Amino acid sequence: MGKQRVLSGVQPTGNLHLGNYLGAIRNWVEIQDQYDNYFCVVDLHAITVPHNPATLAADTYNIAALYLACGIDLNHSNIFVQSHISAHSELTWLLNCITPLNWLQDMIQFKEKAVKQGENVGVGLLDYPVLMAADILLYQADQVPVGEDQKQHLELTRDIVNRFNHQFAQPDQPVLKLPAPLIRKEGARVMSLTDGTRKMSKSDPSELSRINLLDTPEQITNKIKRCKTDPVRGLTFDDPERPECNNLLTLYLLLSGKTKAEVAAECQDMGWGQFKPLLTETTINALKPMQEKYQAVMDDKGYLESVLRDGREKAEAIANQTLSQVKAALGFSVPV
Ligand code: AQP
Repeated sequence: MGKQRVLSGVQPTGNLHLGNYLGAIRNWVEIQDQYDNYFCVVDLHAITVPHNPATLAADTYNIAALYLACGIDLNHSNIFVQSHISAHSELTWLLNCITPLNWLQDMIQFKEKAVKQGENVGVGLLDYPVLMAADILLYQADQVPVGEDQKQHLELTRDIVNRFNHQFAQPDQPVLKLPAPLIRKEGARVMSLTDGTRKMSKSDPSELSRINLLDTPEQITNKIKRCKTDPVRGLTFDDPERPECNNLLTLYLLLSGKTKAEVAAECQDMGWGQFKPLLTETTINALKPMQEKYQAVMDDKGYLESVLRDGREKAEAIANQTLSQVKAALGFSVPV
């Protein structure tokens, strides 16, 4: 039996931050040799909120370069751009027609983001989870490694699969594969540096709330110096009264590569004045090799283009095959 398939992606909106890295990309890298992997830059998702056409293409390349810089290995994985494969849009339309409207209206991300856009909220934002379902289902993915915030969208994808197969496939011959979310416990929800109860997010207006993967050592130092803490001495994990403490210790745990027990023992008697420089140094050192690799990739645009071209060719063959199967199940005629 061949390897199971993995599909995941990140939007080219703003800078990638530690949440995107620790919640998603780091996990892709760690598991990639066990799976047949497809990682896309989901640029069609990026236009579900107001975007800048002047920077979309460059942002897309930047994210693809960051995938390579973070350790995506082309021996195990393919990298491609979502909008380069038209099957994503086409399958979205087909799935739209079988997805009940109220399923989409119940999505937490839609409710949260729609509020921010007031009367200008677009249909694309409501439809975001169906596009995400199409991304996953085109590749018949077995596993989808994501952060905790995407869990509800994965559940919706599974509901769409069950509905489609029930209505349009034979019970013993499903057309679409049921994917499973792959959510790691630690790092699944990295919190804001300015409020430990809210997730670290690209759209937070405060730059101080997140550490971006391409931040300079000075920026990292400044952000950690000014991050929110509490007046308690001695640092501990998992205290619901101390969300910032838990978040910062978890960042240290993940970026240092130490075990939870080691970090708990090391930090139990520390004050913030001692811990913050430690976290700063650890973060700078963890991001440095990735930043250097990113620069090397960006200096060789031809190489990056060839990676995306190869990725598209492999991905498109699978995507078109699934699309044909879905259209056949729905009863469309075949062009002659
Ligand atoms: N804070 C987070 N902790 C853990 N994982 C996270 N992810 C995002 N934020 C965190 C995971 O990153 C992957 C990429 O998600 P995306 O492209 O949808 O990113 P995004 O939603 O644009 O990133 P933000 O920062 O979450 O954006 P806004 O501000 O728009 O809400 C996903 O696997 C996601 O789970």
